[in-house]
This record gives sequence, structure tokens and C-alpha cells, in this order.
Amino acid sequence: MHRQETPRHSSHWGAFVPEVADGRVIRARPVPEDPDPSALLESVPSAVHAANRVLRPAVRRGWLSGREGGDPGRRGKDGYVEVDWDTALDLVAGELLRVRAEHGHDAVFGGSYGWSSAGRFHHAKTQLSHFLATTGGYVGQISNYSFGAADAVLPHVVGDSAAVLGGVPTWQDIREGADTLLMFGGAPAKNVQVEPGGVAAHRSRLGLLDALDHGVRAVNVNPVAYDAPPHRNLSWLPIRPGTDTALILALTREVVRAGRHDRDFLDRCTVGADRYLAYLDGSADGVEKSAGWASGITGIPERDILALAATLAGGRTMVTATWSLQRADHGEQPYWAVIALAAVLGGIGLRGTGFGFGYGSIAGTGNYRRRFGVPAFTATRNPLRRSIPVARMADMLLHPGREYEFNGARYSYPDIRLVYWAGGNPFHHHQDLNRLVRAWQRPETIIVHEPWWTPTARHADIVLPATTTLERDDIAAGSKDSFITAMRRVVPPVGEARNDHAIFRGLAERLGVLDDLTGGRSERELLADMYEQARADAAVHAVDLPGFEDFWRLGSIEIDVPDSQVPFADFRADPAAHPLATPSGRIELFSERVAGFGYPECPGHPVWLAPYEWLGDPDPQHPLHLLSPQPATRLHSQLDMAAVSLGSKIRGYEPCVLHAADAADRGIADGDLIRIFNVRGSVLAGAELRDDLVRGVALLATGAWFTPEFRGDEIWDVHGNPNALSRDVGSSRMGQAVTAQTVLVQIERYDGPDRTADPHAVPELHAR
Ligand SMILES: Nc1nc2c(c(=O)[nH]1)N[C@H]1C(S)=C(S)[C@@H](COP(=O)(O)OP(=O)(O)OC[C@H]3O[C@@H](n4cnc5c(=O)[nH]c(N)nc54)[C@H](O)[C@@H]3O)O[C@H]1N2
Ligand SMILES: Nc1nc2c(c(=O)[nH]1)N[C@H]1C(S)=C(S)[C@@H](COP(=O)(O)OP(=O)(O)OC[C@H]3O[C@@H](n4cnc5c(=O)[nH]c(N)nc54)[C@H](O)[C@@H]3O)O[C@H]1N2
Ligand SMILES: [Mo]
Repeated sequence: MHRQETPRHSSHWGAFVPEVADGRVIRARPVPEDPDPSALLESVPSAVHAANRVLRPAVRRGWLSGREGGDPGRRGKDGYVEVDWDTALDLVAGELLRVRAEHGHDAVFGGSYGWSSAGRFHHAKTQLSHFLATTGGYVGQISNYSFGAADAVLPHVVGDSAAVLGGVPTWQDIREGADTLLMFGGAPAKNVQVEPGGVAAHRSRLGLLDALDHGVRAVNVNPVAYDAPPHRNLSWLPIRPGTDTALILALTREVVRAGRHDRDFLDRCTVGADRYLAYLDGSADGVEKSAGWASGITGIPERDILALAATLAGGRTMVTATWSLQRADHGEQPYWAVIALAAVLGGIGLRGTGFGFGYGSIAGTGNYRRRFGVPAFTATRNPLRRSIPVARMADMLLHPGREYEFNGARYSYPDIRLVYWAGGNPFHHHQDLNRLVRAWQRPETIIVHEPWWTPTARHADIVLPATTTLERDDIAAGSKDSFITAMRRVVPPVGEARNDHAIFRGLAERLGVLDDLTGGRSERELLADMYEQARADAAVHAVDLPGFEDFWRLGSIEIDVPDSQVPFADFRADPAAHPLATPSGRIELFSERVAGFGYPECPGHPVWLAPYEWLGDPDPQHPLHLLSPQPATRLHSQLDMAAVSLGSKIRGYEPCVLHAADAADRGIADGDLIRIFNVRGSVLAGAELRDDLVRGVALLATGAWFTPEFRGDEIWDVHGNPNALSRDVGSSRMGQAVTAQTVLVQIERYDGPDRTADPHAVPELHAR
């Protein structure tokens, strides 16, 4: 074990050494052990001391007047009255009591999806879950926006979701074990800056380069060329968005047609291969899934597909896909199809081959995944045990009582009267924000904890100011990073901000349950307990961590972890002795259970199904496909108000990447303002022209703060959030996951009036 003695701090985008002057953070320097630090550290000082911090508790004027018999006004348009903490906490405690007494616990929605901050104790969403569970229960959210479709389907196919959580070959394994690395979605360097819980050593970008330097040949299947490193061993295969499943089916079919499939692996380790292969050769439905067939769907020449199939079968192949592929209509299909392709190639369970998801999506994928000794605060179990699939949140608010299906079962939406959010920003992350604006008017009370006046804070009734990590003590740790970092408080709270945990203490006191919330322990004792639990867990795995006080003094510890991880190795060697957690114990290329759900949009084996919007079914009014990748310049909506993100804007608007030829057709020059629109909304953005992407594709990163402005009867987002354009429907009844990547739009040059709203402004504030 290797120990450092420098005081440090951490964040989802990296560990750092803060520099402080006159009570303010002035710099965040990368830690010395980070081989590839993130430029996002430059945004730390301007975020902590941003002009739009929430300084005092604030209550929406219309909500207050509604309670006094006046007009409740409209969320998102109102000013706020600032109040003292006692008044604010009395109001929140009173509302919780009132709503639960009048409507029951399932009228309280506390799903509160969101990344919060890296510190594992003050993880706002978990603190909220713990508080709401302690006080009787709430409606939660299950799964996530990141890989919800995969999370639903993978357990049916391979028994669990490890392949999407980092239980995959390491970069060293790929270097040693693979000849060809087939990457659906490439390996965007921008994405591997971040890891939930913090990352002290960024290794992903360098791991890929190392594999390429050692002769691994990689193929970036992607609508854009630039999300993979320029390298002599890497080539780009441009594809139409949303059509990968067709390509994967055809690659599988061509390998089988050439007789180069691994029959032994299929017989020993899978079930349903024959039914799947009968779909591929056309005997099931009369359509052979050939290279020629896929060419018409994907836009890739037939000969390129045939050549790729020959390469895959001719050596040791590793197949990866970024998470974005499944954040789409029928998002379950490309992942199931990737597993089936890897099974046909027969490399599953051997070092560095087979399949794995999320390389290039998140920093830790390709590192060893540690299953022990990761400090984390755990919420007490929700006694209500009621949750909705995460992305069905607006449906729930709009349609209380309505039935829906999810992963083979039937449920109904609760009737929500109170929404409580801490650590997430639904007015950035949810699809079809104009629909969310309407859904959001329905609850009686909306409570939000936020450090900043985000769009979600500005759509709330009671806003409580939360500290940032630099204003409190915490511990950072990620399962795919080998460091545990003490995050020492470095500056005093900004304004009257309080830690989320302290806010819940204040509420629990009012509700008479403080001891249930804390077990009678102080914040510091709870932090130490969290660490000591991880330490005990590590000891079971023969890893010796120092005691809490020593750890705190050291500031950072590193755990030795292996550099190799070979999933499915035991299973491959002896499938009967090491069965998977599927009904058959094997990899299911056909799943009787999934077939039994009776969902035509997710039948018993992988299929190609055309998405509800795509370039293969052109809409003359909306001829461009809009992708919404993760932003290079921030973490989702976090840091949008800070230096790096602000520096990337075009005249204050979010940049939208357009093909230069598509722009020329529309009279759009680099740096022009543009309007992006479809039937769901209109968004203003700045044009950034490139020529290394597929024509007909445009890209607008997520996370620009939604800034609604009324233009006639329509709400326009005058900053550049793609969710004002995305559609709010589930991937299928299997996953009910987001379909944010399935969006067609039109784009035109915008010469209209400038906006009046400032995306990072503070709302009108009044003294009580
Ligand atoms: N169109 C489109 N939409 C998408 C996606 C996409 O690809 N396309 N991707 C989706 C995905 S994968 C994700 S994960 C989501 C991300 O969606 P979110 O996780 O909601 O995004 P964040 O911006 O990280 O929101 C975290 C919020 O918590 C606040 N916060 C930070 N620290 C604290 C704290 O200590 N206390 C409190 N109370 N608050 C804190 C931040 O200020 C911020 O407002 O977006 C999804 N939305
Ligand atoms: N800097 C930064 N990094 C982040 C985040 C962030 O906000 N900022 N967010 C983090 C989070 S929460 C998540 S879930 C991950 C998400 O990680 P991903 O979902 O993997 O990220 P994306 O950037 O949406 O897309 C990855 C690549 O897929 C390609 N792609 C998109 N559609 C298609 C398609 O139909 N076919 C093919 N073949 N390729 C396609 C895109 O062009 C891009 O190159 O990122 C994480 N990393
Ligand atoms: Mo995510």
C-alpha cells in the first residue's frame, strides 16, 4: 500500500489539491498520481464561488400566496421570498406531515435521480432516501438514465448486469488477448474524465492508446469519427445513428454463413442458438440478415461489412459498445446482439476477448472492479417498497393511477402530491422538457436542495441552499479506482448553505425522529462509521486499511488491485459447475422468459426493429438526426456556470456540431446562431461546423441549463438543451428506459431577436 501525505479533495472528475486564499478556493491542482488529469478541474473555483449560488432558503411567491388563498402562479416563472432556516424547515416538515396525513406515504415522490457529488457520505440522493425512509416511506425510482435498457435485458441473457458495470476485461487484457477491438460508439476521451464517487488516477484514454501501440487493431463504428483517438491502428466505420443492431446481426450472419462460428462454444455455453440463427438466415421470417440487407439500413457499403466479418472471425476479437447505443428506441437490442455476436465468435471467457460495455463511457471501465472496501453511505430500506422505472417520471406525474408494464410485470402510477429532490437536475436530464414543465405543475409542493439556482431549483416551491463538497468533510471512492481519498473541508459554507445531512437532521428533529435518522451519532461519527465498515469489508478480503483517524491524517490510500479480469472464465471452462443466473444457467440467445412477456418490441431473441424516428425513414420536415452526447466541458449540467463550460459557448449559446455540407445547404456559417426544432420544441444554439461525421447528423451535448422563454404560444429553450427536443417514451416495456438518442429535427439559421433571459441568472428574490 502506497500512502500520500498531501491534503487533498476529490470530485467525480478527479482528485485534486485545493489552493485557498482569503477563504476562497482559487485553484484545483491535479494530484501527482493522476497520469491523465481532467481539464474540468479548472472549473472548480468558479463553480464554488459562482454568482448564482443559492445563499438563503427561499420560497416561491405563488406557492406562498396559494397557501394564503391567492393565485398559486406557475412554477418556473415566479420570484422567491427569502426566509430564515427555522421558517423554511418548519414549512417543509409541516408539508410532509400534511401530505402524508391527507394522502399517504405514496403521495411523496423521493426518487431524486441524479449524480449529486463525489463524497460518499454527503451523497444527497442517498441522504434524502434515508430521511424519507426513516420517516415512513416514499415512492422511489429504480434503474438509471445511463444504462436502463441494458440493466433490464442483461440479467435475462447473461444472469446479471456486471458487463455494463465494469466487470469486463481490463485494457491490459485487451492488449494481451485481442487482435481486433470492435467498438460500437468508439471510445470518447471526453467521457472518461468522470467516474461516480471520484477518480484519482485516470487510466482509460492511456489504456486504449497502449493497446493500439501494441498492435491491437480497433474499429470505431460511430456516426462521428472524432470520438476515438487518431492512430495508425484505428479506423472509422461511419454508421447511421440507431442502426447498429442491423450491422451486428449481419456480422453474425456472415460469420456463420462462412462457417467460422464456434459451434462448440454455442453448444456448451448457450441456449437458443438455433432459433437465433434461423432468424439470421431468414428461415424464420423470410429475410436473410445479410451484409447486403444491413447495408441498406446502416449506410455502410456491403463489402465493408463482409470484410469486417472476415476480420472478426480471422483472429481474437473483443466487442465493446458505449452506453449511448442503448439510450434509444429498442435500446435492449444492440446489447443483446453484441453478446450473441461474441458468443458466435467464441471468445467469451478467454483473456481480453468476448464482450464488454461502457469502455469510453466512464473512466473506470477497463480497470479492475473492486467488490470490497468502497466506503458508501447506505440508506435504510424504504418501508413503502414502491418505485417507478426512472425515466417514467413525467408519465407518473401526468397520469396518476394509469397502468404500465415493466420487465414482465404490471404496475400503476401513484398519485403524487409532494416532490422532494436533492442531488439531481430533472430540468436537464429528463426528456421532452416542455412536457415536464406541464407535468411539474401538478404536485402541490416541490422541495429542492441545491447549491446553485439550477433550472430545477427555479421550478421548485421551497429551495434549501446546500453546501458544495469543498464546504464539508467527506470521503471519495469509486469501485473501479484504486484510491480512497479524504475530502477535507477547505472553505466555510457559502452564504447560509447547510450540508444536506444537516438539513435532514433539522427536519428529523421537528418530526421527532432524530435518533432514528442518526442512531444518536454526530456527522463526524457517521463518516468514521462509513469508513470503518469499508475497512472491515476489506479485511475479509485480506486487505488491510488503516483506521479512520490514520486514514484522515494520510489523506489518501491506494489499494493494490490486479490488472487482469476475465469474466466468464469459470463458466466457459465448466458451464455445469459454474452456471450463470439465467433460467438455463447458460447465455440465452433465445430467452423463453423474455418471449413469455409477449412484447413484440422485445421478443425472445435480438431483432432489428426500426426506431420511431431515424434517417432510414426520412421526415422531410425534420431531416436531421440529433444526437445528445455527454458534454466534454462539464458533468451533465454540473459546472455549466463555470469557466470551462462558459468558455466553450458560442456567443453564450451551447455549441451544436453540424456537418459543413448540411450547414452550407442551410446558409449556416461556423459561429452562427441556429434554431433546432421539431414537433416537441425549439432550441437556440451556436453552430460548430465539422466534416468528420456522417451527413444528416447533428450533435448537441446534454447539460446546458434549460432556459425557457415564451415566443408566442411556444416555449423555446434559448440556451441549447437537447431535451427540449427529445421524446419522452420508453425503450420498450422490457426496459422502460430513455430514448434520448432517437430524435429527428430541422435546423435553420437564426436571425431573430436575442434572448432576454440569462441561463445562469438568479431569480427575483424578495426579503420577507
Ligand atoms: N438528451 C439526453 N438526456 C440525458 C442523457 C443523454 O444522453 N441525452 N443522459 C442521461 C444520463 S446518462 C444521466 S446520468 C442524467 C444526468 O442527470 P443528473 O444526474 O440529474 O445531472 P447533474 O447535472 O449531475 O445533476 C446533479 C445535480 O445535483 C446538484 N448537486 C451537486 N452536489 C450536490 C450536493 O451536495 N447537494 C445537493 N443538494 N445537490 C447537489 C448539482 O448542482 C446538479 O444540479 O442525464 C440524462 N439525460
Ligand atoms: N465529460 C463528461 N463525461 C461523462 C459525462 C458527462 O456529463 N461529462 N456523463 C457520464 C455519464 S452519467 C454517462 S451515463 C456516460 C455516458 O456515456 P455514453 O452514453 O457512452 O456517451 P455519449 O457521449 O452519449 O456517446 C458515446 C459515443 O457513442 C456514439 N453514438 C451515439 N449514437 C450512436 C449510434 O447510434 N451508434 C453508434 N455506433 N454510436 C453512437 C457517440 O457519437 C459517442 O461517440 O458518460 C459519462 N461521462
Ligand atoms: Mo449517466
